[in-house]
Amino acid sequence: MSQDWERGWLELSVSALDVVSRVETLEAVEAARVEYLGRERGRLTALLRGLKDLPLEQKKVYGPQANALKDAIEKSLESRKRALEAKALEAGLASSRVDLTLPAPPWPRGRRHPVSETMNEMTSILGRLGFSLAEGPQVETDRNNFEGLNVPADHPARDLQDTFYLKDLPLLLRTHTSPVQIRHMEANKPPIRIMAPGRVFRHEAVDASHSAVFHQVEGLYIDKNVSMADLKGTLSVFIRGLFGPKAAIRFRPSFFPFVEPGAEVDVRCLLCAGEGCPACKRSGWMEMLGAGLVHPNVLRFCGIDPEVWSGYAFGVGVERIALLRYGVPDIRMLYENDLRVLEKLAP
Ligand code: 2NL
Repeated sequence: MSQDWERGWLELSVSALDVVSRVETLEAVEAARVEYLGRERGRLTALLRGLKDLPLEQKKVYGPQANALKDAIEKSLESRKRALEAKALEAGLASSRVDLTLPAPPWPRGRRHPVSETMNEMTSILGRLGFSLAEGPQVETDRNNFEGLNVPADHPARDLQDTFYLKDLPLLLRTHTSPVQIRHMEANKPPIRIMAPGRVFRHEAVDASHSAVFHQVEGLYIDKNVSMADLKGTLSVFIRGLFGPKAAIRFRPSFFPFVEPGAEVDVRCLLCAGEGCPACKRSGWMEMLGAGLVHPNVLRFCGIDPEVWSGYAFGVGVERIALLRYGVPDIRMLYENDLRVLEKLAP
């Protein structure tokens, strides 16, 4: 019996520490611990358990040696474990470490939408001409959107076909920003010089030049002795501000219920400079906006005496101007928000 024990001891005492000091993984550390020190089947555990059956002389010699080997194995396992854990941590850090020598990733820069840019440009020019900003709700009453503007009850614009009415409420989506100006005239005394930019709505089929939701900038000036000459001077400066110093305008007689006289304002063709081309239908001119002297009925409705005061008003579609300025052929390209399109648009 004691010879078996001695053979086992000899084998273990020469190999155990060597094996433990060479393990390369945390799993192998645990496996070595079980092999030598496992409570049930550990090889050194078994030898220690067998000590009690040895003759006293041998017990005295081997007892301390076997216990010393146990301590040494435990220490060695612990130090291997710590070394391997440190190595794993180092590897993890190395793989996730930020490389400060890399160039910074691109930082895509946004910009204002072309319709906003155009509208801002328009209000900026009008601001320099002395117009102050007026704003109002997009949901309006028939009174402010139509009645106050001298639009008769049977006018086609009031038709369900042309205007969005709210369900079960006597309200509508404004079809122009004029109601903002009606509100302003009712609440303020002349002289008045305001601009009303904003979103408007028309119940109509969408095509290359029409959208059911679009934007408008209107201008209104009320004072004593305001004339068509004042209107034409202001609009010339406005249009040159938008399209450059060579832009020329002309007035064509036209009709809007809220003005008298009314005019349609054309700009000399921006593409052919008046020579005649497909863009201007060979006429040399492009339709740009509507304008006129505020109808006496409108002034009276707002509590302004048309015998004392007169005024002009104009309305211009923002998208129409944006299409021309950016050379975009279809209004829908402005609203699909395809960045491949929008990024290419330069004023
Ligand atoms: C167009 C026509 C126009 C007006 C808008 C206006 C406003 C008030 C009184 C009188 Cl409060 N007129 N605005 C006048 C004439 C034409 O717009 O086709 N715009 C795109």
